[in-house]
Amino acid sequence: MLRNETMTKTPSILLINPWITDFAAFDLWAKPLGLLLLAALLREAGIQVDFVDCLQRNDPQTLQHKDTVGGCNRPYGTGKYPRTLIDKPQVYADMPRNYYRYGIHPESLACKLESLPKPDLIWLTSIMTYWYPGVQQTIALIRKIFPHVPVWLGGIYARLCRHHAFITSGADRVVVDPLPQLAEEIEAQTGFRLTNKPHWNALQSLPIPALDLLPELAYAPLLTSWGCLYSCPYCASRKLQPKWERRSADAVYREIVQWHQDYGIKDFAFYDDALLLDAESTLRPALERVCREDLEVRFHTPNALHVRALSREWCHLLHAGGFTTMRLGLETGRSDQQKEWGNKVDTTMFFAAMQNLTAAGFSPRQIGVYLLAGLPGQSPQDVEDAITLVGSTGALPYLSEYSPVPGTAMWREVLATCPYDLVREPLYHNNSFFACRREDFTREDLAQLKRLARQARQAVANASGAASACGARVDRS
Ligand code: B12
Ligand code: SF4
Repeated sequence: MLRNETMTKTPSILLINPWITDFAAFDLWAKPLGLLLLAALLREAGIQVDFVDCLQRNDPQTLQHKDTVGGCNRPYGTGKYPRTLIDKPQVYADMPRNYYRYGIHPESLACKLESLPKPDLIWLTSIMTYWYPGVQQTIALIRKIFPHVPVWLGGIYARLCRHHAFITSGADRVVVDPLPQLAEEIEAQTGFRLTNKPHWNALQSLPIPALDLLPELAYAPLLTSWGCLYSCPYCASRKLQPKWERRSADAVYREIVQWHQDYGIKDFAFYDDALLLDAESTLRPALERVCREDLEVRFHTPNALHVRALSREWCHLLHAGGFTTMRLGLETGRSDQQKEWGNKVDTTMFFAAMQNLTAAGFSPRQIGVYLLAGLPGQSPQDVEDAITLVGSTGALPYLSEYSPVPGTAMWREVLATCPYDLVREPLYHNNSFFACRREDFTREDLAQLKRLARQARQAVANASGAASACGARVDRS
């Protein structure tokens, strides 16, 4: 327990979104939604909450530092983070690329922390496993300013690499428990009774994430469901969210309206793993209402949509509702691989979806199609064929380089053959490192395929008349 008299004083928790360390990072609608949900729950429970975003894009103090390149805004709320060149971890010594810390300058972070009252507890989130040096560096700086405040680490890296996080992050605790248990732990730690404990039990009862704590709000992330009905061998969705839960249409609509009317937000990005699955009584009525009320909003789906759900009716609704950036998951054009990798899509479904989307009014350059590259058993020719297939429909092919994710079925398969110590060193999970390269699928093969995909996108852009600056510039690869 923090102190004996805690029952008489409201505890305060400082939430921190840490730096990213990587070869490249772009704010493609990436906000720490988990941490902001927790902030809303804590606030609702009567706890004092402060928030520091190390990934603030336009921090004036950061701009004063010559070693840091400032961030900037791009269409639809996306943008570049500020970045500082840092030494590459030894693991990446053979990678001929610069390595950066993305986010505000350390002096700016120190100032922000110093300006806050000393909290009772500090919570950090984490996202990609291979961004852990950013987590370590953030915690090291926090320790200098608040040496005696306990630091808890949670989030995706913490959950996928708990042991690694425990021994290397510098946090006092690595918390991986589901929300109801987390509520118990806060009470045990602070001696404070949460006034909203039942709200920690289900997605349906969670408050709207506290996006108002973000220093800059150019778009809003949205989550209408947790989990996925499928269990693809390369994906950690089941491990991270074993239970499939959906929010009500009314709750989703109210959240959109709140950010749109109170904060002028036009751009919304869905974070669902399976936005369109089983969404007849949830997303559909919410979108129908968006259309009826004629809200001037745009929706983006940086996570792939399920191709099988793109019926004629859904495509019309998505178009009328303001869906603007569409990403579909095809992954491969080979039917045996489609079956093996989750059995959720086939090429016939993909052609039908493309027809439905274009009939509904989407232009090809709004439709990106994710293809996987470098999975065990896949050849460069398979990927090239898939790029050609997507190009033939007029859509934009995007490659996702395979990177093994702990806790997935394919992870176990890959451990047996991969020469790198994926268990002890999460830096090897970085898709840029491409740990699963092999003689018949080299880094050069991957680079060549990425060039092909880029050329195919350029061809689509040329064919559909000069690509809009927006469409071309929000894409990262
Ligand atoms: C939305 C999403 C994105 C978004 C942005 C996410 C972001 N914030 O940066 C977009 C679409 C941009 C994205 C991109 C990518 N993503 Co992604 N993404 C996701 C997804 C679907 C959901 C994440 C999320 O926000 N969940 C919702 C929130 C509410 O959950 P949460 O953050 O876990 O928080 C909960 C708990 O963890 C906890 N918690 C969180 N913080 C804290 C802190 C404390 C102290 C405590 C106590 C608790 C706690 O509380 C929350 C409520 O329970 C996950 C899969 C998944 N189901 O999680 C993949 C996932 C994280 N992505 C993944 C990958 C690989 C990628 C890409 C590399 C894909 C690619 N090849 O291009 C890119 C690269 C990203 C980049 N910026 O460079 C992998 C991660 C693999 C890894 N090694 O870490 C995942 C796991 C998917 C997978 N393949 O299985 N992604
Ligand atoms: S369908 Fe998508 S989110 Fe669901 S398990 Fe497969 S890859 Fe993951």
